[in-house]
Amino acid sequence: MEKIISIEGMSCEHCVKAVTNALKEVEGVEEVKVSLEEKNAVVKGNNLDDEKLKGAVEEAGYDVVNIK
Ligand SMILES: [Cu+2]
Repeated sequence: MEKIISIEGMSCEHCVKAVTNALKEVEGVEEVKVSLEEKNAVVKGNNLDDEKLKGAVEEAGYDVVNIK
């Protein structure tokens, strides 16, 4: 399955790296692609839980606008 997470607050490649690393720690996540331009993260994996994905991004210091 794939989730697209809209994220507010990323301003540079360091932010991209922080969000990528945070999402990689989430249960079931196999692949993470964060885009600074699109302000989102495309996550692939199994049994992905929206709340866990949101929590990981917020814990890294960024805001989740929505998850599709
Ligand atoms: Cu940054």
